[in-house]
Amino acid sequence: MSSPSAPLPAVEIRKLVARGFSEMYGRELPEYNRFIVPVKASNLEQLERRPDPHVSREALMEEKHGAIRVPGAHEMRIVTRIFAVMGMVPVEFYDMTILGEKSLPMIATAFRPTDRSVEESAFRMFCSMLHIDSIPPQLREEVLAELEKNRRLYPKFSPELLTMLDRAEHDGGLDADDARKFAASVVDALSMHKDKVVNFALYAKLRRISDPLADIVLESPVLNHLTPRALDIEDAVDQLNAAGIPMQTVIQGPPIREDGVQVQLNQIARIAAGEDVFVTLDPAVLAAFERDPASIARLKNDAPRLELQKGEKVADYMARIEAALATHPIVIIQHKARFGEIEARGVALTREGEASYNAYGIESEADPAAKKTKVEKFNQKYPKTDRQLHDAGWAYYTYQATDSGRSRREHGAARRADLNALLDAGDVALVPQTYHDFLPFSAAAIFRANLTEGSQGIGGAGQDASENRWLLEKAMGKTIADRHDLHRHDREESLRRVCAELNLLPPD
Ligand code: OOG
Ligand code: NI
Repeated sequence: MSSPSAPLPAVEIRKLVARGFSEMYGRELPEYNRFIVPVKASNLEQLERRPDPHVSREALMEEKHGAIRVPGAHEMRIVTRIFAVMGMVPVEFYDMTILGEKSLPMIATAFRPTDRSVEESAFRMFCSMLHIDSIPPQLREEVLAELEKNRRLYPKFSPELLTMLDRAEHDGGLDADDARKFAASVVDALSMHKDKVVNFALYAKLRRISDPLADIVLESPVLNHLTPRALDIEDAVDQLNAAGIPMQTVIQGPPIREDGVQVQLNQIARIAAGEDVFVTLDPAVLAAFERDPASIARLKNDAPRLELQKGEKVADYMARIEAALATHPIVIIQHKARFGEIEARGVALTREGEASYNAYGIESEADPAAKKTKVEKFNQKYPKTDRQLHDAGWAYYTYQATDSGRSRREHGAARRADLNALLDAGDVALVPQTYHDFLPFSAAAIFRANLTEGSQGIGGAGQDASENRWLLEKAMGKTIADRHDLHRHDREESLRRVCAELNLLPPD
């Protein structure tokens, strides 16, 4: 029996926080609850059709990732510490500022477990930080001043949460009681506090450029989506469409193959429904709100609501709001940030496998006809089976001794393992290593799902990616792990295990 104050394993804290996120998100965004109904239905049907001993009905909807957008180094450092307590570290760097015309003013990483606890809870957090140099120079000072004001007046992280973080780091974990409190504080920190009145002068300038920019200055970090897994992502999309849920039109990531194993990651976003936000152009109203929020309750009550029309350009919407603000001190507008997404994860590619996939140029191809040709070529040529991908050295696998392998275990002096022969004989089986990371082009497309039409963007200025990686690492106080190192480590470890089990010397 462990004593009641023994530290809880990090994976248990991760589960608590992930569960808390689901509850909060469903509560704050009722459309999220509607969104997951068809996804669940699809998953249950798929599981019935193709039973999988590794997937339980209960765990089916649990494997999720979330995403947050962080305004600066101060917050980045705190979330890095929070995720460490949850057994998650930054893996891979995604520079969203170097994606040509798809660029966004963000640099990103994803926090995730890197040990075997991933099998118990694979919850990950895609985390992007504002890249201040990507926004027009004349706006930088104003943005930084607003972010400073937010930190002062509307701190996201409670003193209790920061104290618990210190304690967790000092004691090497949290006991069950503290872990529950910690989870509740983390969930509260990343929920949205909707009563704020926003300075529309700055908000409009930023939203014309890019919705995520306006979002960050409005309030951040906020959990901005949660992503359940879809066993068959095409079927889930069909069911979502049939239920009238507004989805993106294209599933991101490598082509979906009927006759080949799926590689890397596929994902698709639900379009944000839009949430009410109070805005004003009147400094006196802002000042009154900052002094005493209750003092402007009546103005908020009387505020007219201006919805974004279908297909309306951002400049027109911003102009309409500005006109309304000429006669009303406060107006309610629709802010597009929080949404939904589903994902399906395949086998992780090695550098070579990834390079040969990238050489097809599928994800960067904008022209539909050209894209179709490239997809066909990929479908014809790219290795289709686990064994082919393994033998080409294009995807990561671990090895498992089979019953037949164990029954043939030799005693006496160990021979050197011949991996190919063992696989041919069925004495060792390949277990695909899941792709646990993200894809920069796909991520940009997910971000872009919620750009209001006509956003200017930041252009593809093209920065120095290594400089940006360093910027993010400096903010976190941690280096970003390389997914290839992690996959190789798991492969080597499994090989050692299998060889020991079968009394063989590791292959050369
Ligand atoms: C993050 C978008 C990227 C993914 O799954 O690739 C992402 C965001 O919109 O903040 O979550
Ligand atoms: Ni996502």
